[in-house]
Amino acid sequence: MAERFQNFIDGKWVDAANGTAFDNINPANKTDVLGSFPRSDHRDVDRAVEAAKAHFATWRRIPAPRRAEILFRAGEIIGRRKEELAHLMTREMGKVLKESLGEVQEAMDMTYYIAGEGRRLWGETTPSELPDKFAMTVRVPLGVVGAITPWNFPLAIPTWKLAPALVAGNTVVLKPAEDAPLMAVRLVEILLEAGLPPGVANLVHGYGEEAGAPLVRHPDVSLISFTGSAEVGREVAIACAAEHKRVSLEMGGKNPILVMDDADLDLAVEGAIWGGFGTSGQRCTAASRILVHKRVVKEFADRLVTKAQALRLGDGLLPTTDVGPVINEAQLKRVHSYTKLGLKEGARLMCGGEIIKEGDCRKGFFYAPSVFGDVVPKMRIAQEEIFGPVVAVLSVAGLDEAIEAANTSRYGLSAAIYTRDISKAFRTIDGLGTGIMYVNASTIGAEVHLPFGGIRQTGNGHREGGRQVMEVFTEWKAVYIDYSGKLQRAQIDMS
Ligand code: UN1
Repeated sequence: MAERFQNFIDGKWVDAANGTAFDNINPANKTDVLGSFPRSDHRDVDRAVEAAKAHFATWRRIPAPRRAEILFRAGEIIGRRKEELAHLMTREMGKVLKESLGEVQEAMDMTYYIAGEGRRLWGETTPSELPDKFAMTVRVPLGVVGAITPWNFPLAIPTWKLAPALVAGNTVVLKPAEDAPLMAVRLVEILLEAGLPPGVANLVHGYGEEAGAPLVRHPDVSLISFTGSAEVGREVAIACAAEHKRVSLEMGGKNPILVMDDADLDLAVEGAIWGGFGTSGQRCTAASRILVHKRVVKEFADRLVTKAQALRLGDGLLPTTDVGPVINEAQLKRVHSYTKLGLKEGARLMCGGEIIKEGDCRKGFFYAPSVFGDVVPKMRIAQEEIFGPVVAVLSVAGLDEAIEAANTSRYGLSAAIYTRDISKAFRTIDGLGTGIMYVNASTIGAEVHLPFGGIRQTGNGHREGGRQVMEVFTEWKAVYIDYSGKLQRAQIDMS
């Protein structure tokens, strides 16, 4: 019998109002069930929002440095439990153990970094246009924050959202992805152990349409912070517009690596392997298009294929594994449909392109690391986010063509260039339409204290991480204090 997990609403662990549940399965081994989780609906969401709303009044009055102390303690607990959390994460969503350890580290880093905001949360003072009048700005919390998070970073992304929301004085309802709900349970438990008062963070499990949508629509939720696909993000934004609700969206990517003919090719190949096949290609920052100078494209593609073929597929808990499974059956089929599409479009499959069912891989959802050559920018495999271990190699005549091809994308999250020429590097930094840019490093691995996000259909102008994230989770209040003792009219009494 699988362990039964619950929602966390108003300080209590409870089942879904409708009593139903869904299973959480290890994608590397379908027989390994991590637990059953409540399949919540609007009734559970309503209760969670009501609790979050009720506790906002007291939570916002706790001084921010005190709120931050809870986060510092949570960071310590995350650090202490790093190994155990990482093991569970690998079982829950498949990424190889060293990446899970990295993600726990990222969650801890973000928690500490944002805890520091408790003693900053800076406003400004500025001169007034009138004498004996003081002007300043302060940040205030928004109220109830709805956080909707994906399965690919099931601990780090919830901390990206909860830490800044909480330090700013908001209360939260978290709806984690149904493919990785256990990490969210652990995070809430850690926050409670660290001293978070009951009702401040609420957790509602379930599916997007059943539990996510009511949260998005709820009139008492002031902000939705969403990470997921561009398609769902659009629905979220439309629903938020109906309520004049603030919405922060982090969506897809089709992240390019530009490889120039003067690049260190070994380094570039390593970067493409890490960016393309790390987390089985299931990062929004994954490198999925490699735009290579025609003079070195053959050499590059051959080396890339040799390395991709050498990657060992398997259970991420085994030290011998380089690449883990994809998240579920539907995703496995989706990835495979892109292979078929690529072939139909005339691209050349250089390796991979198949579902692997041999040996231990038969128990899970494994896809062979795949490389397509002879790809051109207009092909759908060069345009659409596959979210799997599939890399497309395109040949370009030079830097200008590479920049133009890279920018031919509906997304604009991350990009990289490999070159030894400083001018080419700077021209690319300037010319590429992305929110994140790497030089001589791959497209993945953003650090928590820099802003994370992208342009075009990747986002809607907000950033996570960095000090910039505080803009999402706070409102500005402009404050005027007139100590002249008389009526002074702005714009009129120009003495
Ligand atoms: C994501 O894939 O949604 O930059 C987040 C990176 C990680 C975060 C990725 N730090 O690859």
